[in-house]
Amino acid sequence: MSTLRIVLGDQLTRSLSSLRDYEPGDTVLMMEVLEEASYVRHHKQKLTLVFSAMRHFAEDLRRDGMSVDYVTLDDPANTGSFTTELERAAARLAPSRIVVTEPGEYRVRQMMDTWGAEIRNDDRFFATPASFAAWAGARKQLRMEFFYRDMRRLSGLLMDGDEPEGGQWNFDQDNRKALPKDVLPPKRQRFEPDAITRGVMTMVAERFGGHFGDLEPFGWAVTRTDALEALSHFITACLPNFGDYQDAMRQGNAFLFHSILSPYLNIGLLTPREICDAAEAAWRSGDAPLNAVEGFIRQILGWREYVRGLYWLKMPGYAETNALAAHRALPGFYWTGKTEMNCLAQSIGDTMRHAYAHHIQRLMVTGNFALLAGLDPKEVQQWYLLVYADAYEWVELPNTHGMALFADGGIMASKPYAASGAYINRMSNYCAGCAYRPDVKLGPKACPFNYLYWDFLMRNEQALKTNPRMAMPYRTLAKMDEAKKTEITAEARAFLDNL
Ligand code: FAD
Ligand code: DLZ
Ligand code: SF4
Repeated sequence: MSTLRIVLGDQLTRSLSSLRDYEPGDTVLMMEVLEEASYVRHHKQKLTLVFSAMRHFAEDLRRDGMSVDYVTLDDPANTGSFTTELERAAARLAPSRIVVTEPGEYRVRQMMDTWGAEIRNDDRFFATPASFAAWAGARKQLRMEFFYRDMRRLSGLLMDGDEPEGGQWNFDQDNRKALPKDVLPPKRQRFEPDAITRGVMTMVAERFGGHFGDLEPFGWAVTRTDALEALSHFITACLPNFGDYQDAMRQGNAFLFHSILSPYLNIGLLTPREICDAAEAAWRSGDAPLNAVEGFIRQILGWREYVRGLYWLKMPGYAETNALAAHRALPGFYWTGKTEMNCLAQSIGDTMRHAYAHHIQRLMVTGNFALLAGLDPKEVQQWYLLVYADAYEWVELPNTHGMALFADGGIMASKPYAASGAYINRMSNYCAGCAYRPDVKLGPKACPFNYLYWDFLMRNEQALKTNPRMAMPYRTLAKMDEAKKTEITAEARAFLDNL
């Protein structure tokens, strides 16, 4: 009996469930297909990362004696989709069965269900869609914090028996510092492209030159060996400061103390378990403080698992949510970074240069603007899905519809993450280089986030006023005189109509 084992571009893990019981005579099928490369116009670095990592992974499997049937994108016989390529491979190889690991995206799951394959769980995650659904059960609210505590107990990470290490589950109150001028984040590693990567870069430049973002310089790791080196560099050089400056932003430094590991994690070059274990070990050996290590582990064990659970629980309806009835088109500057609002110009510029921006840039700059301006969730979601090297719908969609836009009506976040210019000014040095001033509320010099914030609250009063966590801003709004409200509305209108 010969088995055809499929490995998708975000399944590049040797312990993958579909590879586990490989036997001589079996074949591993890997397919570069146009449909995946173009269902959104992915950043050129994301395309290069995925194709190069796939090609390197295939080499590794072959080196270990496995038989790999690899279809390249420029193969003239390539039919362009997973389903038709699988049909072609099945005709070629006549396997007696097909084995595959469940995919990350609903869209691909629908295709996969037609393949007549044995679909195995993706056990690289701590939770399964089924265990998350069981946790969600009849709960009225699906708050991440409670899910995270269960995951701590289940995984044993940062536990002292049944109690959390340090006596607290969450050290977030220590993790909101602005970055002092004299704290210099370390220089980050770049991995020089080898011949395989350079070949992919040429293909991407030729075939996808019109896609978003800069192709060069390309410095992502495309092998497990290099991804492990990136992990080790993060643990020693960045993790000790990760907690303190997790929410900080600085012009000219996209990475600060963040791990930049999500692209590797999401395609399988690293596993969540090994990253969390490495972080915990750094705390146990006294090399990183608990607030940093707990904060970091919470992102992976808590948020990452939680958004995946939510995605599978709520799809396909989740992609259609638009609780605040937001319908404004995405402004052109999201594609060019050309705007006088310096925080947006910098965050979008980082995104174009690196296919990366850190969480607070995504949430509190580009996301906050999209929320306050009432941008259409579908357009915003497409943008986030294509601009980042780590973007896959299962993780991107809940973060966009749920966390950034409140489009899901509060399933994920207990209140909208809406903020005025004061927040961005406190957490960054962007405002010093801006045409606007964060302390000015109205008039030509006013930071647009200021009047957009109040206009957002007024526009969405019906939907948000009864939310207890919004009580304070609505009390302030109630005290505002009518003339000022009218002025705010007029300036917000003029600004938005001009976008
Ligand atoms: P670090 O700050 O070093 O965090 C460590 C790890 O924790 C990350 O690598 C990631 O795996 C995980 N993590 C942190 N926050 C989250 C979160 N909110 N949800 C899920 N995992 C998290 N993350 C993606 O992996 N892919 C996406 O497409 C994506 N889209 C996002 C869109 C929006 C609007 C927002 C607000 C957030 C999005 N995130 C996404 C979450 C988060 O911003 C990124 O995971 C993080 O910026 C990746 O950089 P890092 O590896 O340096 O993260
Ligand atoms: C992102 C991506 C791209 C650009 N191309 C491919 C591809 O050609 N072949 C492949 O197997 N996977 C690719 N991927 C990753 C898939 O889009 C990903 O596996 C699905 O979205 C399921 O999560
Ligand atoms: Fe952004 Fe406003 Fe600061 Fe300018 S003043 S950088 S628009 S927050």
